[in-house]
Amino acid sequence: MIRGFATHEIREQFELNNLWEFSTYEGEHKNEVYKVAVPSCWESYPKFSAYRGKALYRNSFRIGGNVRLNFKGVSYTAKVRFDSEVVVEHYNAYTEFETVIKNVKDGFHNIEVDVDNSFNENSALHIPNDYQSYGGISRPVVIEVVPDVYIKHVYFTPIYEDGNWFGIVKVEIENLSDKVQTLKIKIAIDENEYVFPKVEATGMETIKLVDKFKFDNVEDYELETPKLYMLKAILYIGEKEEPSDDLIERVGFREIHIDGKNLLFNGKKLRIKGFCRHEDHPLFGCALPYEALDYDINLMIDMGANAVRTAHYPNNELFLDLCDEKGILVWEESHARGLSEENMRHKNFDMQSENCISEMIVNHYNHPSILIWGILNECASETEYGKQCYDKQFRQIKELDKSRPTTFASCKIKNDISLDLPDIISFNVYPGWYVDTPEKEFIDDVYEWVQKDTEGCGKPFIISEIGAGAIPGYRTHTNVKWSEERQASILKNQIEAIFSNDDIIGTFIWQFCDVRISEEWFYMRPRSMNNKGIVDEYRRRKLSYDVIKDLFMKQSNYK
Ligand code: ADA
Repeated sequence: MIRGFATHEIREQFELNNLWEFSTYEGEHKNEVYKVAVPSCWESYPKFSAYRGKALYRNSFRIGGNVRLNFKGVSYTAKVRFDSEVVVEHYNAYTEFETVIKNVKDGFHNIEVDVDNSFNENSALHIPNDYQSYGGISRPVVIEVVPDVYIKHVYFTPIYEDGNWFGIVKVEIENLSDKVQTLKIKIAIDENEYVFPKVEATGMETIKLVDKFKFDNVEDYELETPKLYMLKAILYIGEKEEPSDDLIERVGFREIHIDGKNLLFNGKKLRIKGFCRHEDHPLFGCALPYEALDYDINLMIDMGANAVRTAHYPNNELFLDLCDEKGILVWEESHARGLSEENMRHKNFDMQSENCISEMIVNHYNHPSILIWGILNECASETEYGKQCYDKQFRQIKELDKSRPTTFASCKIKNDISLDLPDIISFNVYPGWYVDTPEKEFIDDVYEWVQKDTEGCGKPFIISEIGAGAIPGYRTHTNVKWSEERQASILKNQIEAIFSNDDIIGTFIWQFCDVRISEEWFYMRPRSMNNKGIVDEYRRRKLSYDVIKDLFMKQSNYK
């Protein structure tokens, strides 16, 4: 399944989701050929459940014309060959990439993908960490046939002015041919139809059209009534009446603003009740099927949540589609967790981060559920060099999207020197778990420190992580650490402390479910899992489930 809706009515598109041939280049089962499902992670196959290394995926399909190959996610490096020729290479499990191969002769063609999930000297972001870097073609592979001139992207930014909804629509069109082409773009949302004036695209050029339009009779996108609209962009070439290409996006009419310490959603002061969530499942690795994604969101909704943080990387678009449909707000995060200054000085850090941010924003821009862009979780925001990296990345985000606020989750607390940079201050704190200071005392102290002594003073403030560990099923009246009872009582105190301060916008609980960690990580965790889930890895509820449900249900979506 590619998306939660059809993105084309004209362009030919299909998902290459049948069985692929799979073999590893190394290890005990080297060169043995298996059939595997795509998308999936190889860890889902018992012989490869702990394989870290290189593997080969092969397939063939019938196609002709200008062929667009679009990989929604390969974990975590990919080298793609089409009829034995390398056509695209990509780093990072969590963002999509594409290439167009022009004038392919009609017939059967071979596709091969070298996938590598080994930690090596070229990787700055995928490193041994408190989550697993899985292996495989983990998100859908989409094949399209595009005409010589085709619509590459459509970006929609809703704006509310004088009681009316407007939208800035930006369309990117690529001319693959070497001829000058005259073209026209029509855009439509329900009965609202507009046509951009005719333009000429010279050969091999990408052109951008931008305009602001008024949209009548549209409903607001609200958390309680998340009304979505199909935005259709249709391309006409020359004097032809028949359209030659299209791209359909799904959008919502809502605005996000900051007003002092408040975060406003359509003018109302938001109260965030959220979870941090890794894409992780013992049966599927990071390649959760649609049903499992839906199941996770439904559990969060059942607990009264209204937000999710995609810690610590951009998520599967299908998950974002579900968030759009269900009115769950998203803090979408670029890939990075716990990098030291030394890690940030890695030769590829800047390039890999920059690519991740632009691929995240370019491809996810239109999701009305995305509320905040986050970067660099718990990295070196306490050092001068680290601060420069934060600054650079925030500038990049603002160039790509000025309509959403930015933040980063800091654990440096009183040593942080980068609080002037984001729009929102966010802290990860674990009183009652990693520190013994009573929960309320700790949270009040951090909040007051930010307000008094820092450049974060007066900005919206979020507790981006709270939590405590519990081994699933470990129940004891002694209330000791790692018991479900202890986890529930710590979380109760943490959440009550946050909600007792009306100036704190809310929180994202660490974390939705227990997750596998990479064993190479230096830190020992029981079961080689991060056990702070409110449900375990199979989504079985721990004692804290009902405690959170009770506390979240008492809070409305707005302050
Ligand atoms: C951090 C980090 C998470 C996780 C958590 C924990 O705050 O952001 O990825 O490691 O701590 O469980 O300790």
